[in-house]
Amino acid sequence: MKNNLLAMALAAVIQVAVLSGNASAVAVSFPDWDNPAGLSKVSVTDPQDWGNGRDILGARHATDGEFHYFRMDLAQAPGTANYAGIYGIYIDAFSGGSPSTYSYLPNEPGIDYALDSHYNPNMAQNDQGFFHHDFHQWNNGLMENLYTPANQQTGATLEWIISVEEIGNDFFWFAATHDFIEGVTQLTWDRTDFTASAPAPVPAPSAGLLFASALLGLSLARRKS
Ligand SMILES: [Ca+2]
Ligand SMILES: [Ca+2]
Repeated sequence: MKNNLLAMALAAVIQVAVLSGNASAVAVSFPDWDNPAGLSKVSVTDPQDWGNGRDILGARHATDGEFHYFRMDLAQAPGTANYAGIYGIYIDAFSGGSPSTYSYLPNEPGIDYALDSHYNPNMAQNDQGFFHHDFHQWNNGLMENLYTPANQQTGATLEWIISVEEIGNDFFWFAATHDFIEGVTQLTWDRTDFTASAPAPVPAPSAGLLFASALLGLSLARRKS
């Protein structure tokens, strides 16, 4: 019974997404998380340890000033036995936002944006079981689907990219594994700490700039002599 309701809720989500979503691809690659040169990095740890496909081990955020990159690491790749319907990054960027009772989102007031990926082992034949990806914005009582963010879901590692233009640089965020039945219940399996975004890194001067300033210094030195 519960599974049927969940499937219906998920089907409704897909319908809404198809009706209101504008698919757009973001042609940008994911960072090398082990060597994030030029990227700031925030790691978020998670105290709960379930050891399954609903269990978040940690989440990370990085930005290069143009895009925000988010990553969620799970204890296991979601499977038929242990999975969440929604794997998401939830962002509070300004005053207002969703109430804590809005069942589509985890219980945290003021969420303005959500980057989420929907999982269902019975529906998905590809993309590792993730059949739909959304970038949502809270807008006067509704979580509107804006478009499909760039995403990458491989085994127990989930990643999303969104442009700085969309969500700004100053926000709080957390990652969660979540399920919902609209208007009935709200269920968050696991979530990380609520964490402030780190400021974008100041780009190091390029070799060309260094060369130009060296030339300028040389020419000033010659004038003085
Ligand atoms: Ca966990
Ligand atoms: Ca807010």
